[in-house]
Amino acid sequence: MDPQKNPAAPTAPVLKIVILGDSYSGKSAFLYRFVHGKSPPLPDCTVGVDFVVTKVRLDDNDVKVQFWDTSGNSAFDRIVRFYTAGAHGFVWMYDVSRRSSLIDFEERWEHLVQQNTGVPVVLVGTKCDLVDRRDISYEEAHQFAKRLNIENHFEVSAKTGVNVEQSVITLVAKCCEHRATQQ
Ligand SMILES: Nc1nc2c(ncn2[C@@H]2O[C@H](COP(=O)(O)OP(=O)(O)OP(=O)(O)O)[C@@H](O)[C@H]2O)c(=O)[nH]1
Ligand SMILES: [Mg+2]
Repeated sequence: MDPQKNPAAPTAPVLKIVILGDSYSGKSAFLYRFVHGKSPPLPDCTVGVDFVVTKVRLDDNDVKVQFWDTSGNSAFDRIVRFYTAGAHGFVWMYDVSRRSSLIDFEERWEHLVQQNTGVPVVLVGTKCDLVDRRDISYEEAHQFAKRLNIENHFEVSAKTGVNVEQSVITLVAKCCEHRATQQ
């Protein structure tokens, strides 16, 4: 099948999705849950950038996706910024139990926020299983997303798995649509 006509076709080039967010916000656990269907055995700080290539089922096609799991430690911001080049989509991750992980995002990644190149973004608030420790409401984060023209916002948990797959599939579908308009 011609990938120009069907951007989700198996021969279409790999999608590059970059996951950004504060240190300890839960990026690696989210990706691990998506790829392996369970929580990671041991939490581990990401040093610089890791990546995973996996297939994402979209309708009747497998889309090959390269996920770049970045470090939230600001010491790596320059390296991480370098890896954002050419991304087809972004996961902007915050921790629902830590308000600053959302509030500080805009300033830290100002260059990406302001470029607003139309590259699809999904805002993902993770750790929603921590109901007693919630520090930011769904509604407030949703308003944040609206203000920055981010169409998709999910609350997820890498611990229970809720919404993890749905958020990734939504983003991958958007990336395929967007890539088709660029060809
Ligand atoms: N309760 C709960 N804890 C979580 C969840 N996701 C991650 N955690 C915990 O949060 C901590 C940080 O998770 P990581 O996935 O390593 O965070 P990260 O954003 O990749 O961190 P860096 O790589 O240092 O930037 C770990 O102790 C995880 O076990 C979740 O959905 N629920
Ligand atoms: Mg990590």
